[in-house]
Amino acid sequence: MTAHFEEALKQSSLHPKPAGLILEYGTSGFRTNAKQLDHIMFRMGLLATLRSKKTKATIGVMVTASHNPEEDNGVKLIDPMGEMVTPAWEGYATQLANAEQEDLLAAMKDITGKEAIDITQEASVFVGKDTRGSSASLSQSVLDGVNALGGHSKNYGLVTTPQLHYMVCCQNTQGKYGEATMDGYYSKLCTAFLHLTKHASNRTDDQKHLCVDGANGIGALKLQEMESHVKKNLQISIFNDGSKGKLNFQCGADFVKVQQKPPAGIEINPGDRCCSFDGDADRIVYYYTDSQGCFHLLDGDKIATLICTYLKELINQAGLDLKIAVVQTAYANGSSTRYLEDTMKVIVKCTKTGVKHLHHAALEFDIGVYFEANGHGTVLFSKAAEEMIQKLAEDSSINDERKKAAVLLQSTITVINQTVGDAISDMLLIEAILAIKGMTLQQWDAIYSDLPNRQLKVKVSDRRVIDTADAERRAVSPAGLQEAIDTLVKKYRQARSFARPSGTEDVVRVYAEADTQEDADALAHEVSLAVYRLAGGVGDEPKPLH
Ligand code: G16
Repeated sequence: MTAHFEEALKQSSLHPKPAGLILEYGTSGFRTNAKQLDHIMFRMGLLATLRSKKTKATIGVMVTASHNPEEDNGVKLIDPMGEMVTPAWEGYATQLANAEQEDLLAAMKDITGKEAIDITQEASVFVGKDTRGSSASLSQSVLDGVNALGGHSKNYGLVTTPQLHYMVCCQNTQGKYGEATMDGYYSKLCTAFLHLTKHASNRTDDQKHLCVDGANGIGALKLQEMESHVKKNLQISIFNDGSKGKLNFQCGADFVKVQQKPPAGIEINPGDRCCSFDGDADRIVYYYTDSQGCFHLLDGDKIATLICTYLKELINQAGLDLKIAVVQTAYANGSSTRYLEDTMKVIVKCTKTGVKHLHHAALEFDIGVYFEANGHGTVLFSKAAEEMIQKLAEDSSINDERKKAAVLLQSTITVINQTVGDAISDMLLIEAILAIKGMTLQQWDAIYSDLPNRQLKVKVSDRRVIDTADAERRAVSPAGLQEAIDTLVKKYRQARSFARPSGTEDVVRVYAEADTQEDADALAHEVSLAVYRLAGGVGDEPKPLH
């Protein structure tokens, strides 16, 4: 066994770990300043190779820090079906990442032993990267790690995160999910989109036009590649395409969601349909301004509601008995949860932040729609549900209405990237739904009204002092924090608030909602102060927003 590790050890010294540096696999992989990541990338190449040997399948490694600033970078590991790597292996990732050079062999042997890995097994790893300046050399370090352990690698170069998830799934399903090429991806999604929108023939040119903020990232490049495939039914104007602006700087889905305002670099006229991707194109939010110039955001909760409404109608028309559920996190607007449960009568589940948790929960249902409020999400169809829909679509004895619904459901399944949230796929799905239902953004927005809300960040010396329970809705530590939040929340109407350590940035996130924006802002500020005082805040005390 040791012979296989010798080369890895030798190569590892070319990717030295800064002594004493400790990093953890966070919400979505490792993420920090790019300068600290070379050894992490090499070692994730090693780990992905071990995971591939263990699963006897292709594993994905995506070099990206998604919504983080340009100087950061990170890495996400992708399991065989295109899902996020299983939690047990997140632990191994942290173990391998933090081993000093002299302990690396022991760490590799430990993982290999615990997982009973046959080290002589062939391995295959797909690698992709986003557009950050640091991504080229960091993705090379991943490839070095794979090669050092004798794994085969395929370098996809510049891809969105969800595109790499898709490739991994296609590869491991022997093409049943699609072809593991960029052409295969565009062709599958766009053909389904054109089929869906064929059923909406009376759209005006205005209704076919969409402004997309590409966050100056990979999503903009990939949209340019895809544009010609959908041109007939969707004309896209791309802003923040990376030709001059800085990645995620005052633009992108995270900026628009958190700041609740349009991105820089885009001119919006009242009524224009707009959306923003994030830095690796796995999130999307929509927005518009009304005739008074007032900004309206349609976030992940609104997207989940739209998709759920559409699917429920089709299932009813098709006469199918399928159970739909929506999975959200603590950030979901209270109005959305109430609307889904009380008006739509669908099951709503709440999980911890991180798509891996939502994805897992959504697998329990015939149809699981999962979205984080920040616009990260997709829809999962169980195998049985897919088979039922397919059978119905092929049944020549049913009436036209049922047939049409079944056929639309089939194309809906095809346009969705079920491996993970995908801004491109979500955008095509939303555009198709709006077209089929003949709906404007204003009409979509009017389905329910969001409770005013505010998100803030607090700097503390060690964010791990905050521990949470109940899907992050309650703070278990530090002592007194939850009691303080409870007292503050009681001061306001329809109020709710929580604080949780971010898994992607070195901050504590605070969320508050209340019946007016002033109150939501005041509550968010007061809870931020409580976090600052009880959880070891650093720098200046948080200031009131007004
Ligand atoms: C990642 C995760 C998301 C999560 C977000 C923020 O998104 O994939 O599930 O909501 O981080 O996480 P946190 O609040 O822990 O920092 P992305 O798009 O940045 O990869």
